[in-house]
Amino acid sequence: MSLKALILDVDGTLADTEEAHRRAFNEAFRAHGLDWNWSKPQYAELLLTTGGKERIAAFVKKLFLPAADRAAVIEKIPSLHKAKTANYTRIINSGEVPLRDGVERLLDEARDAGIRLGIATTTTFENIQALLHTTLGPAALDRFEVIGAGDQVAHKKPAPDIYRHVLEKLGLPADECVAIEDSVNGLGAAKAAGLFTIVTPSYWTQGEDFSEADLMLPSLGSAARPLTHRAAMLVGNGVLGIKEIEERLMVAKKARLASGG
Ligand code: XBP
Ligand code: MG
Repeated sequence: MSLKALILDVDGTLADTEEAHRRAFNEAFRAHGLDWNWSKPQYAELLLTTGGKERIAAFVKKLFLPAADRAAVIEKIPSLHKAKTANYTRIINSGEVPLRDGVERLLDEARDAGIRLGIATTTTFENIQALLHTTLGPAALDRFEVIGAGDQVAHKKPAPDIYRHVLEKLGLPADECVAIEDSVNGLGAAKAAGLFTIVTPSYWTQGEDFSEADLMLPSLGSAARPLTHRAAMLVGNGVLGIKEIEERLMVAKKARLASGG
């Protein structure tokens, strides 16, 4: 088998979490006496900046503020983000955000097939822990050999740093691994790290440019909600499993060798 590991993104890929993030940000702003309230259209724009702290900084940069006020607000960002993370983990721990279709099935299939698992995300370890514990139970994190998260790297997605970090920790070459992502930033990061990349766009990233993706599907598919039409034809099945990923990786590898790549 040429497939040795799957490296999965978190927000938007494992679960559609960004509405919970948006609510958590707005709660933190209110609690800090700030009259900021990120609407859904505004948040969709802001999402193009990865990393919660970086996202707040990008928002502040566009505000018309006297220099002294700007400096004071920028100084507040770490504590704002800490409060936001507490809000987010509370929302996630409530159980209101489920895993996306087919995620648990694919993780189980990978485990049963001896395919190693990694995470490569911009969010914090705290947020990953909350999502995985709530959806898959207290042993969920043990499924993942490597968890690459947030500030572990200097440059967040679309920089390849987090994927390179996870590949290095796995001790695997990029061409024996497959990335699963939901956004153009995540796709850019995974492709820049040399990975075959499958994209399952989320509610927030539909319409982004996924022309670089090696495979794009509406979801991973599940027995309850199987893939249909073009997606089912592309995969040759109602669900994307390890077998189908392995086949696609082999075809890509052969095509690369044939082109002298
Ligand atoms: C998506 C992100 C994160 C979240 C917010 O991460 O860009 O910043 O939007 O989480 P992923 P933080 O790479 O998993 O798609 O506030 O913890 O950054
Ligand atoms: Mg994502």
